[in-house]
Amino acid sequence: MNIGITCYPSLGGSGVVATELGKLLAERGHNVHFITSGIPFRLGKYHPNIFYHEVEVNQYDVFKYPPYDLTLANRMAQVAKNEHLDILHVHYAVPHALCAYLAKQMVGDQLKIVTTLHGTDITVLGYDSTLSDLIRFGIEQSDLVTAVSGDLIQETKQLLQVERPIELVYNFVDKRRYYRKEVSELKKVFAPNGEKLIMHISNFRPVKRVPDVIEVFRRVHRELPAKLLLIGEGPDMSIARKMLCEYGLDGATHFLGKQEDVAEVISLADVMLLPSEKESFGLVALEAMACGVPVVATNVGGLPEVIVDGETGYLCECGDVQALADKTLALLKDEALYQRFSRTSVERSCNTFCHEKITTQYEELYVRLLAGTHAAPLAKPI
Ligand code: GMT
Repeated sequence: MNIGITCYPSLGGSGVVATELGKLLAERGHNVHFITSGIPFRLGKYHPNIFYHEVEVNQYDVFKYPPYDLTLANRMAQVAKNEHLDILHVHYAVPHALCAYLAKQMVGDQLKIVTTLHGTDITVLGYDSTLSDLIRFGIEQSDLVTAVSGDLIQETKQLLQVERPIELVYNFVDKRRYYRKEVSELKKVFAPNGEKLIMHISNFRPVKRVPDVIEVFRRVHRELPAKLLLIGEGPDMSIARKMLCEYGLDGATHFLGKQEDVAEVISLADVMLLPSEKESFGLVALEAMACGVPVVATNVGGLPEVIVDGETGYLCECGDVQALADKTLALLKDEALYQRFSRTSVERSCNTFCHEKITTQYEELYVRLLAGTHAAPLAKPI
């Protein structure tokens, strides 16, 4: 198949999933065309079946804002025509589903549009009345829609009154690259006296509740020698720094910024903390599980579909920092319990979220769509 993929190419779970899927599809012999505003950051080394089509957004005096959406739609149509795309798979509804719709109007109905909903495109933007009708339209007009968790499907249907079917396709982790790496020498740098390492990885947006990470770490640090590793960057980083300074914990914290080889970094961790307010899936949780790192998280969104409470990690009420700290300490103080959670995490990530299984799921959906055996969307007036 000739498959176009559009995603946000910089940091973010949706871009990671889109890029990894493209690489796996290329490995299976499909021609994969990335149509993005920059090279997807996880694209890695050259592959003969992978092509990159840059979306160049020009600025003209006449425009107050650079016309990314229109330029993207134009590029999608060009690539669809020149490369004979069968499928255009867009990740994140806004604006990608709408741009794909426009491109399809330009090139014809033979181009099939697949939209994958990732989370904040619904759980944040879907609440914005300046966008919600357009998001619903993009979903209704796609030939196939998938979402990364059952919870996200429910929320999409309820919030936007979407009636068409939405397929559940979980995110995945490539177990050839995500496993616990040998990092004992590196671990000595961060934990020279055998301290436990608590890790948080995110884009440090308010929805991730970074202050809760600090509160939990403060409580854990009181009980046992521990260090905090913060990976990523974003708007709440300065709040984190301020709180750590106030609590006298800045010396116990390492800021590692954005990281390329996430599996190696995660392998340093004893526990991954994810106290999010919203999380449609929680790719970081899955990546941690694949590396044998139990996750202590909130029971929101799709996280309960990824983490099995009491088996691969713990789930607590959002904002209950004491419970999050207690569960973290319970894991860190009981080696037998910890090892059991670690093993079960790896098993679950390899079985339920195996990259081969999920790639096949997408591939089968494409085939059904092209064969015309997939249910057509229900047209609904705005
Ligand atoms: O978490 C973010 O803020 C980034 C966002 C994105 O668009 O990349 O992540 C969303 O998609 C990921 C991949 O499907 C999911 O693992 C994240 O849970 C989801 N984020 C939220 O729902 C907040």
